[in-house]
Amino acid sequence: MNFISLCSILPSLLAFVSGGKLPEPEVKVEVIDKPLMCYRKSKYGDMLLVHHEGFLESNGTMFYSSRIHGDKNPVWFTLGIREVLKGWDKGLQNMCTGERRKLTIPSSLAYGKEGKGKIPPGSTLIFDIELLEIRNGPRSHDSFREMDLNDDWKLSKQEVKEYLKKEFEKHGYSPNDTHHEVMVEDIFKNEDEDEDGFISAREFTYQHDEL
Ligand SMILES: [Ca+2]
Ligand SMILES: [Ca+2]
Repeated sequence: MNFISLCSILPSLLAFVSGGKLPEPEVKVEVIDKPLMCYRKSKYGDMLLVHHEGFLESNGTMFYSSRIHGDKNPVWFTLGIREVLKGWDKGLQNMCTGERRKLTIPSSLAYGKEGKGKIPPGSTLIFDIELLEIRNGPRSHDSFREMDLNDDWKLSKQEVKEYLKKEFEKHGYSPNDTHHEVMVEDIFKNEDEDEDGFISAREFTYQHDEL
């Protein structure tokens, strides 16, 4: 569903106990190709469609290519909500449709000390990423406005329920009132931080996680 539950609070805790900011590991961003016209730039909460190739920095081995592996289709993800590697969330902002970037991502913003599958522990990764399309994500201002039926800048349970119903129907599911009510309760438990019974614009767009 379109609501993201609270993520780990560990990074902020760590920053707290170390008495300030931890040195932030950085992603190196190189623009390989940029279209002349740029109508819209990617921002947190947007949904991005990308083709990507991943390489190990150590020996240049390609470990994944969306053009060769899987169903060979580009992939959709939401920027800034940890759906993808932290290095992607950091390195794919302000990007134009049609732009291609090379990201060099330290292991701490990728698969870390453990590694994963073909990726050895502690690997710095290089990605070649082409952005094909940007859409409004579930956390976008436009999505909020669409859900806020009476324009009072907050979402009531009824409005969220209407939205769920619409989304389910759009995807070919028959509406199920009980199911929707349970989901709404769940969503409010996570999102209605001040427990006033409404999800405010701030509560809606606020990133619960440090990026
Ligand atoms: Ca409202
Ligand atoms: Ca609230």
